[in-house]
Amino acid sequence: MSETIYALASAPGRAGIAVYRLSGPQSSKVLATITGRNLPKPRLASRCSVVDPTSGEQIDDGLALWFPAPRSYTGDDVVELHLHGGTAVRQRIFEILNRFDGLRMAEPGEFTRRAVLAGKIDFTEAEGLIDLIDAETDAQRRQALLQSRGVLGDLYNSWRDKLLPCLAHLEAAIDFPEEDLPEGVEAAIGPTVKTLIKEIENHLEDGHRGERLRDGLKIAIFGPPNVGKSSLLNWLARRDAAIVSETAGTTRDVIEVHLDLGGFPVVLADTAGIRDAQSDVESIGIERTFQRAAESDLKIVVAAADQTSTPIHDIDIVDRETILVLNKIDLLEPETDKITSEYRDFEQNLYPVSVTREVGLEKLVQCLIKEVGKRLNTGSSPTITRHRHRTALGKCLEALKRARSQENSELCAEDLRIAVRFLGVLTGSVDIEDLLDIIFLDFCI
Ligand SMILES: Nc1nc2c(ncn2[C@@H]2O[C@H](COP(=O)(O)OP(=O)(O)OP(=O)(O)O)[C@@H](O)[C@H]2O)c(=O)[nH]1
Ligand SMILES: [Mg+2]
Repeated sequence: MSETIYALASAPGRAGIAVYRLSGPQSSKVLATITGRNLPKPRLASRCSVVDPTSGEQIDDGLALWFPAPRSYTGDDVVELHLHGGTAVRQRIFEILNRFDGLRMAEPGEFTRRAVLAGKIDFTEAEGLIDLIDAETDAQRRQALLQSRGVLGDLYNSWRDKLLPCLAHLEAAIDFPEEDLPEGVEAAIGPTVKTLIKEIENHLEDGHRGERLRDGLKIAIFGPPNVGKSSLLNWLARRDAAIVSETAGTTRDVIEVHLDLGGFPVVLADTAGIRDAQSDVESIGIERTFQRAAESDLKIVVAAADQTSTPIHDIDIVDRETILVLNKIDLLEPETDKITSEYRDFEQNLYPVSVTREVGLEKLVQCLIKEVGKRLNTGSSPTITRHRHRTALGKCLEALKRARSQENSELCAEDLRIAVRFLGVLTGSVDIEDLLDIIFLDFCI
C-alpha cells in the first residue's frame, strides 16, 4: 500500500488562503480526524473547522474537498484543505499532520509523479504542467497549456499506433521459412514507415521554436562604445539595469535582463562597446560581446547618428538580419537624408531613435515584437519543448530509416521495435525491459 503524503500546494508565505493537499490511503481518516466530522460529499467544497485531535483546540477554519480514488489528480484518495495562509497556521497544520503514523511530507513533484505512475497523465503532460507553473509570459502559457492537455503526447501516440500494426505484420511474416523480407510485407509497411519518417522530420525541423519559447529568445545589443547601448537596454527593461555614462567603455561585461515583449519571453543582453581595447579587462569584455552576439537569436547593432564615421560596417557579426538602431538623432540638424545614404544596406532594418528624448522607440519595439514572434510563434501545432524530445525522436527516426533499408525481416522488425520504444520513451509508456534495451542499445555486442 502506498504511503500517504502531504504538502502545501500553494506558495509559502503570508497569504489570504493556503491550500494543503494529501494523497494516499490515509487521507480520508486524517480528514475525518482533524475536522471531527464525517467525510464531506466527494468533489464538493464544504466548510470545516480544523481541530488539534490531541488537545481539541481549534486551529483554523476553511474549506475541505474530498476526491475518492480513482477520480483524483494522483489516482489515490486525495484531500484538499483551503485554510488561511499564515505562518502560525501552517506550522500547527504540519505539526498535526506529522503526528499521524504513515504520513510524510511529499518530495518535490511527488503528486505529479504519482499521477504519471497511475496513468492519469503521461510524461509530456507532466512536463506541460511544470512549464505552465513556470510560464512567465502569455506565449509560454499557451504552449504549456497545450502540452499539459496532451497535444504532444497524442501526436506521439498516434505515430506509435501506426507503427504497431506494421510490427505485428512483420512479426507474423517472420514465421515464414525464408529469411528475406516477403514482398507483401514490404508493400504493407513501406509506405507507413516512409510517411512517418517524413512527418517526424517535419516535426523536428521547427527552428527549435518550442525550446526557445521555454528559455526565452536571446537578443544581443552591441556596437561601438558610447552610442547608447546601455541606455537602450535600460529603456526596454524599464529600470536602470546597466550603468550609463558619457565615458566610452563604461560597460565591461554582459548584462542580461529578462523581458516580456508582447507576450514573448526575451533575454536581452547589453555588451561592452567594440573598439581597440585599452586594457586587458576591456579586451575580455569585447571578446564576450562577440561571443554573445554569435549565440543570440536576434542581433541589434547600435550606432550614434552624430558620429560621422561610425565603424559598424567593420563589425563582421553584423549581417542582413541585424537590426540597426541609429541613436542620438536629437543631435542631428536637420535630422535626415544623411542617415539613409550612409546606412542604405539596412533600409528595412533601420530605426532612427533618440533614447534620451524617447523618439522612435515605439516603432522599434513593434519591430522587435514582430521579429521575436516570427521566431517563437508556435501556433496551435504540437511543438518539441525539450532536448529530451529531440533526442528520442532522433533515435526513433534513425531506427525507422534503418528499418527501411533492411532486407532481413528479423532485423527490420527489431528496428521497428526500437522506433516504437523511443516513441514510448517520449510519453512514458515503456516497461522496464524496454528501458533496459534502450539504455544498452549503444553498447557493442
Ligand atoms: N543626446 C543623446 N545622448 C544619448 C542618447 N542616448 C544615450 N545618450 C548618452 O550617451 C552616453 C553613453 O550612453 P551609454 O548608454 O552609456 O552608451 P553605451 O553604448 O552603453 O556605452 P559603452 O558602455 O561605453 O559602450 C550617455 O551620456 C548617455 O546619456 C540620445 O538619444 N541622445
Ligand atoms: Mg554601456
